[in-house]
Amino acid sequence: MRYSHIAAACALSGALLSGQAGAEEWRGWNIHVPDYPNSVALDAFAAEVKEKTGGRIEPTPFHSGVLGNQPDAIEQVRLGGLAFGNFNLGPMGPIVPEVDVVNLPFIFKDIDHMYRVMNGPIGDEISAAMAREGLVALGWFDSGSRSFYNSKKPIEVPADLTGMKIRVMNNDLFVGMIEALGGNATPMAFAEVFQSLKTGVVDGAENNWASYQSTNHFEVAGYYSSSDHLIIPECICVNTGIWEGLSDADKEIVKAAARNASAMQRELMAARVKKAEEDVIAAGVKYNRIENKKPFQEAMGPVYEKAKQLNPALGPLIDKIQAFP
Ligand code: GTR
Repeated sequence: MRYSHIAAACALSGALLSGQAGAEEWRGWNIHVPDYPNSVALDAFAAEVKEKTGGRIEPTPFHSGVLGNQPDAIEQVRLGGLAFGNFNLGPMGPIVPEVDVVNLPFIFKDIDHMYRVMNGPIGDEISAAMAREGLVALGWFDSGSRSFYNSKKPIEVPADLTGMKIRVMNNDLFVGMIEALGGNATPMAFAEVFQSLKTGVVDGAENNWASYQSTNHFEVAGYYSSSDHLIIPECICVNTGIWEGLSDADKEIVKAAARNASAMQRELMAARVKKAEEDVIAAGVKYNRIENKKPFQEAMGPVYEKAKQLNPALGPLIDKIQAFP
């Protein structure tokens, strides 16, 4: 048998085995370990799309960041090398400038406020900007609120960060945020943070309780100080070309699956954040609640000014979010 015949026979038996001829495979990126709320919700999204399309579309989320780091994966979904991903909007700012409005420290009052904004007209505006850059947001995930943690001491006032090396996600806005507080920012991929904390390449980082635990950062950076400075939504995002190629009926199916997955993720995440907080404190983490956030908020003036200067579209968006009930 010639090679092409063998290949054709293999493809045919593969199709027969899966019961599907020509199923459309969607490879999806995910940074989190399999039992993380986002991963569980992505699996549910994939299962629902597969079931409701009778296997015509078969999404497969690849967990644990095995498909690479987040900024690269965002590019891959834009270009169609990957079909979808669960992205934090933090590292998306350099690609979609409007997105940076949600990356401004203390822009949201709390997680509920973030959801109200994202599920309303301002969220639609941000979604439209993302879609123009190749990323269709099908639903929003909760990423808790991000606070500082480090291996040295509790952070109570901004001056405690003076001279500290703090890892941030890839976005100049976050570099500016740390500098405005007196620290030194190091943008770095998520997967590198544990080792960098362990070896002292950085003194600290910032994230929600769930990621602080799932990455084991709490083992090497044992002071967690709740500044709650960032509440950043995440998306299930699909490549714009793939989305536009779907029939209206398939769009409905995919959208409904994303909506269900988002509701599931939000519920699982709220529970996971609570449990992670309890678990890491029981494991010996020294936690302090920053009661007075004012000095941190006031230090963000230049960060807002610079963001508006770089991207004038942010000014009206900031005003609208701050006025949004
Ligand atoms: C997590 C988030 C990830 C990633 C990570 C990070 O909370 O869910 O998408 O952005 O933080 O700090 O890189």
